[in-house]
Amino acid sequence: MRKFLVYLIIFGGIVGLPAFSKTITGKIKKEENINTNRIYDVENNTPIEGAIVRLPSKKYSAITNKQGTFKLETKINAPTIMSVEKDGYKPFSMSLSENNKNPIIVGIEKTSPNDIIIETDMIHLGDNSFSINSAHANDFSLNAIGSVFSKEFIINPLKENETATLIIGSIIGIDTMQARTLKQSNVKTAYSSPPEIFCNGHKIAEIKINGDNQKINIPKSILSKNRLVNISIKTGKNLFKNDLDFDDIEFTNILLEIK
Ligand SMILES: [Ca+2]
Repeated sequence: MRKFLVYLIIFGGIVGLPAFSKTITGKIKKEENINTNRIYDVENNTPIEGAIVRLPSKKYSAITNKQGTFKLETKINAPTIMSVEKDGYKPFSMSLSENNKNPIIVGIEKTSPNDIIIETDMIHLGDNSFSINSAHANDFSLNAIGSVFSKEFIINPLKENETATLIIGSIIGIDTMQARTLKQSNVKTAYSSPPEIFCNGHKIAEIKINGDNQKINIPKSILSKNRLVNISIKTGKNLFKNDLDFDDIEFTNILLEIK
């Protein structure tokens, strides 16, 4: 199966793939639509009407019209998460930067019968206490639900040739050493341990940097015994403080893909 990111084309933007732009614009009217944000179906390259485009941190939403286009009539002053929802399609999200002045053209993919959508709300983990220099601090608007997110659901037993992949649509706010090296976090005096991902009590990954569509392979041995699956995400903590200070992070669109 194809991956979301392949279809994410931002002209001159985050994913600079000029070769793609021709294919995409070939189907739309020339001049007038070139500078327009647009959501389309990746399978047949047709516009999607009625998709909801949200900037949760700004409590802003817009709905695509017949041509699949939408306007973002709000200022983006700091990196923020944009999500796209439409019935029958996999939830999609991406981090927009404040410098993003180019049209946003996103292809979304129909859900397959085995996909399990674990969470589409924006979740804030931590303790609501963070430095203004921490990664994406300007973008936080929600209250923390605690330091751990946890969900349980039932899956069909995996067939021999099937694999399970956990996809984290977007995650921001991580203040690890690696995030600091990448200048995602500007905290000079400290850093945190990475958020940890657990499946049925087994740690399956640590997330060291902020970003979109992070994929985690779930070892089959963890899933084989039980149809009941628990996924937990535990945020990190400040490694330079004696008192407990959880790293405040936000994420959305957690999906389990079985194929
Ligand atoms: Ca904190």
